[in-house]
Amino acid sequence: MAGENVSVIFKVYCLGVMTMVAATYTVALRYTRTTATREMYFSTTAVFLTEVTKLIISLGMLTKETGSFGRLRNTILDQIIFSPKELLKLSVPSVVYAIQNNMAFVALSNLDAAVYQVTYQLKIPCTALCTVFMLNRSLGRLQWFSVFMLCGGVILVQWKPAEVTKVQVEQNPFIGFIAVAIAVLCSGFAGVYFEKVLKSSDTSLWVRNIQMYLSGILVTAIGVYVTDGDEILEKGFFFGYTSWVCFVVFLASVGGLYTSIVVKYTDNIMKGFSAAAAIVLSTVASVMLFGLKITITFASGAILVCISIYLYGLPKLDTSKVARQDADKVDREKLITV
Ligand code: NCC
Repeated sequence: MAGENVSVIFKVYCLGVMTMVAATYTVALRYTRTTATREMYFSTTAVFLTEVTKLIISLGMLTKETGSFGRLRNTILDQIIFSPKELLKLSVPSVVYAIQNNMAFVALSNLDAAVYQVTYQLKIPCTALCTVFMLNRSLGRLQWFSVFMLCGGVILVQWKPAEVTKVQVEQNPFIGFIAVAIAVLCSGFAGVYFEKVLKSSDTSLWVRNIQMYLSGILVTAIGVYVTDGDEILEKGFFFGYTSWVCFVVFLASVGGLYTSIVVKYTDNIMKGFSAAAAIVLSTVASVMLFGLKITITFASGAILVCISIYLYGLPKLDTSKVARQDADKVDREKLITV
């Protein structure tokens, strides 16, 4: 994993795991937020525990990467403890991700999982916009078109009838949509910011993750104290925890770590594209394996997704060349009129 040139199979594997975990995570989270009535757990504690779990796993990965406890100690001292500037740099995405991860709980407490997933796809154009402004990468007109086409395609693919099961808690869709909008902005910004920091130096992914999760723990702990502090003192930190809630924390941790690997070896836009492709492929597999019926919206959405992936991959038009040709044409016309 230390080398930059990982195989295509490894990249596809990471993208696949990330997408599968994300799909399971959304449904499991929604389940935990809508089934318990009297003993609802504190969502801020789940977000905090996820940061702690990711930190522990990242420390384990760094131990493996450095190969010895001596080197591990030196790396931790040099690059983490005595690098306050780097810690500060990584505290930016960690604050933004902390907001985003809390917003996912707010949104899924107020919207059904399908509606949430559909509206959350707005993160695809938002991420593209952040990539252009923050990484100074340019997207051709065709690529922009394909980004929006992908967004539309995924919305159609995931379009499902509203939940049939009656939820036992009160919901406020307006709050749910506001939470999704905040999460969309946070996902685009934090993802691209992390990518920029990660790719602008040779610092190990696990060091970057540890730097981010350390401030993540601090920020989410403040979130626990400010939002639920009084009630937690009364009821306990693990109030309302079931095996399903632990499963949600586990998925959030694994999903987050795989996201970081995917961003290291590909990029944030690619993350959106492959997640879309995997959603289509998994539904096609369900059709073949379990005889699931394909709806007209799914079929049209899948076609849009495939076309957009093809269009995005087409070589970018050299706009400077086109501009030069246009200027030459204007000059020639001027000469003729003179
Ligand atoms: O929204 P999304 O990702 O961009 O959120 C990124 C998630 O990854 C964590 N992260 C990021 C970088 C890093 N170095 N370490 C991390 O732990 C962030 O804390 C944040 O939780 C997606 O592209 O759709 C994706 O969606 C999330 C999740 O489904 C949504 O946010 C919905 O709430 C997926 N996360 C999980 O499945 C747990 C992510 O894998 C992909």
